[in-house]
Amino acid sequence: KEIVVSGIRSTGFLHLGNYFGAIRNYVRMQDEFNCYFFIADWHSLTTHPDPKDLAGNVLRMVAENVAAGLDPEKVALFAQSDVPEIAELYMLLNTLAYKGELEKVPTFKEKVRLNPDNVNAGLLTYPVLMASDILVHRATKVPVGKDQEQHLEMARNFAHRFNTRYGADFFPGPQAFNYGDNLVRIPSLDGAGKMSKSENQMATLYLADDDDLIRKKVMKAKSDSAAGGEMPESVANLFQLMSLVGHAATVAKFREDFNAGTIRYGDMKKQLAEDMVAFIGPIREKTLELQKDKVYLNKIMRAGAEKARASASATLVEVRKLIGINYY
Ligand code: AQP
Repeated sequence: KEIVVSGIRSTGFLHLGNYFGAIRNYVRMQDEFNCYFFIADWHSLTTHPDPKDLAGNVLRMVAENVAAGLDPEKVALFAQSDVPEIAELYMLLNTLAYKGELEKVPTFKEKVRLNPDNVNAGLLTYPVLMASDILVHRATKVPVGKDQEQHLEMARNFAHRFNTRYGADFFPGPQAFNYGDNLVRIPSLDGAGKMSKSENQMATLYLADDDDLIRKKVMKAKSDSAAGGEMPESVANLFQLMSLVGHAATVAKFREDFNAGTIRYGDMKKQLAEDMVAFIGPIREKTLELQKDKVYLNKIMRAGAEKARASASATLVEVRKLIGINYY
């Protein structure tokens, strides 16, 4: 079976972008592949280092993943920090990553722009840690949203450089993956960027939002007054969301209304809000139920960590040999 790896930073509540970019794929992939899914707690420290938030975020995200359909019997679901081999590989791969290429990464430049007082080395080397997360299991497929495409390209470069330097065909080149052709990008409701855990929270729909908050956010979503002709981006965004959570027939009806010039955006948003409530509600309720059982969540994490460490330590044995760390 092909090996699959993906992670989500423990920086807050999961949202629709995480769901449609990543978790929806996880749920389908768990039946087909050998899957390692993790909560990226180390990654979160570059921007969210508050110790009092960490455990709560990590445990809730385990619950959210299971509530969204992940079966911990089928996949390894674990915390990144439970696999120290990732840190070892990260240190080794750092010798193959160039400062210049890391500085050019658009997500790094954006973080620097938004928060110039926190340009730490962890932020700069994020793509190296991410490559280690993936390569430590010698994975080939990485289900992620569109925002991660370039990081995957870097992971392939590091894998290739390692193979070249040590004269071995050891690491496969991992590919970003989505069922369907293109990687997904869920826009924020104000049209100003992508949905995100930590930015733009009133324009992001979280899997934990209650029904009224979902309605309020959707009704405030950016739309337009245009009807017919070329579709403005804000309207296309509403259609994208509706296609993901609504019925095909409703989407078709509003599309016809748009083409005919009779669309009423208030009606469309009301429909979208109800579709969202129906979609998010059950995941939220299931999460709340799972969160009551910390023992169960810890059991999932321990089992996941054990499986992930077995795979990671086998890789590191080979990596050390190839590098020449082989003294006894
Ligand atoms: N809007 C999105 N559309 C599609 N996929 C998305 N992902 C994130 N946002 C979208 C995918 O979710 C996975 C986890 O990524 P992350 O932990 O970086 O998520 P985030 O919501 O972007 O979190 P943060 O902490 O708020 O990060 P920053 O500060 O980077 O915005 C990935 O597969 C990602 O593609």
